[in-house]
Amino acid sequence: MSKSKIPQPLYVTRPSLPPLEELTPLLEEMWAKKTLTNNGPYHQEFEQKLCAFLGVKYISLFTNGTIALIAALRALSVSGEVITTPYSFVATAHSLLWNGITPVFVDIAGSSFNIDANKIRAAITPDTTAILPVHCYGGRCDVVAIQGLAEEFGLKVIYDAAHAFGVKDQNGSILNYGDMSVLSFHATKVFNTFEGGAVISSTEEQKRKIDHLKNFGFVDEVTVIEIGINGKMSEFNSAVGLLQLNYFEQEVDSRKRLDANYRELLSDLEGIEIPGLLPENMSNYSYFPILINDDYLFNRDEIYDKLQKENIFARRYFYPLISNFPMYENLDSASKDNLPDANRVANKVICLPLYGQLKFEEQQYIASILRGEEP
Ligand code: T4K
Repeated sequence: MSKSKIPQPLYVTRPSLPPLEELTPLLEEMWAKKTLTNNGPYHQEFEQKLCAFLGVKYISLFTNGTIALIAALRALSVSGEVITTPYSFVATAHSLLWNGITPVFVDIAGSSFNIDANKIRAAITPDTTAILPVHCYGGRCDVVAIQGLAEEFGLKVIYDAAHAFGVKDQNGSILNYGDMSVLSFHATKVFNTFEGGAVISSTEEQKRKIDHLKNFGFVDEVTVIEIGINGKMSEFNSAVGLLQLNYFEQEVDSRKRLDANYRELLSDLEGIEIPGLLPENMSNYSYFPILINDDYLFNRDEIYDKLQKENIFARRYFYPLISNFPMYENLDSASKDNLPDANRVANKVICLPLYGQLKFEEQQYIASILRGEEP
C-alpha cells in the first residue's frame, strides 16, 4: 500500500473502547446517585462479573496494576529478598523497592521471555521469602516448576499477570496459580478500564486483607488495622470495565487474525525471529514481539528508527532491562553475566503494532518497511 493511503501515525497499541452511547446511561445513573467511588454499585458488580468471566474466586479491584502489586506483596508479608525477572515493565521490580524488598534477578529461559524456573533454585538464600514471576506478553510461566520450588522452600508466589487477562490453560484461568496474581487494566492493555488493576487472591481471608489495604486499612468507620494505602478503583473505571467485558472476546479474535497475518507477511524474512504461536486460549494476543537477529539487513534500533520515520511507533518492550536501570544496576544479580538471555533478547526485541482496529493494509505497510522497501 502506498504511504499516502496509510492513516498516520500507527502506535504499538490503541485502546479498544465500548460504544460511547452504552456508557451514557451508566454515567447518568452515576450522576443521579452521586456515588463516585469507595466500593459503589458498579465496583461491586464489576468484581462479581469479573470473577465469573475470568473463572477466579476472589478479585479486588485497584486503581492500577502497580499499586495492586505493592499491596499484594504487603498482604502476604513478603520481605527480605524476592526472586524476579529483569525482563518486564519497570513496575514489577519497583513494587519490591516500595516495600523495602531486595529484588534478586534470575535470567529468562532462552527466548521464552519468562523467568527460567531451572535457575531459581540457585538464587534462593535464607532471606528469600517469595518469587515474583511475570507472564510476559500473556505467555504462561513454568507454573508447575515454580510451585514445586515454592513448596520446597516455603516461599510465596505472586504472579505479575499484568498482560495475562483472560489467558487459560487446561486447568482454567492461569490467574489461579500462586498465592496471588495481579492484573493491569491500563489503557494499553488488551482489556482496559483507562487506568485500573486487580489482585486475585486464593483465599477469602487474603481478599479481606487486600480490601483493607487498598482502603487505608479501615475495617469500619473508626477502626484501622493495617498501614493501608488508597488503591480503590472509581465508579467511572468500574462502569467502563463492565462494558468492556462484552467486547473482550471480539478484541482477542481480531488480534488473533492480525497475529496470523503478521506471521504470514514476515515468514520469509530470514533473520527475523517470530516467537512460536501459543496453543489456542493460551494467548490473549496482547503484544506482537519479534526478534531481530544479527544476520538481518538492519539491526533492531535501525528498524525502530526506520519505522518511526514513517510515523510507526513500535516499542522496544522490554528494553532497557529493569536490571540495567540505575536503581538496580549495582545489585549482584543485575550483572550482565548473570542475565545473558534477558540482555540478548532485550537488545533484539521490538513489539509491532497490534490492536483490534489495525488494518491488514497497515500490516502490509509495516512489513514492507521491515523488508527495507522504500515507501
Ligand atoms: N507489570 C507489567 C508486566 C506491566 O507491563 C505493567 C504496565 C505493570 C506491571 C503496571 O501496571 P499499571 O500500573 O500501568 O496498571 C505502558 C503502560 O503505561 C503500562 O501500563 C504498561 N505496563 C507498559 C508495558 O506500557 P508506556 O510508557 O510504554 O506507555 P505509553 O503512554 O508510551 O503508551 C504506549 C502507546 O500506547 C502510545 O504510543 C500510544 C498508545 N496509547 C497509550 C495511552 C496511554 C493510546 O493509544 N492511548 C492511551 O491512552 O507504558
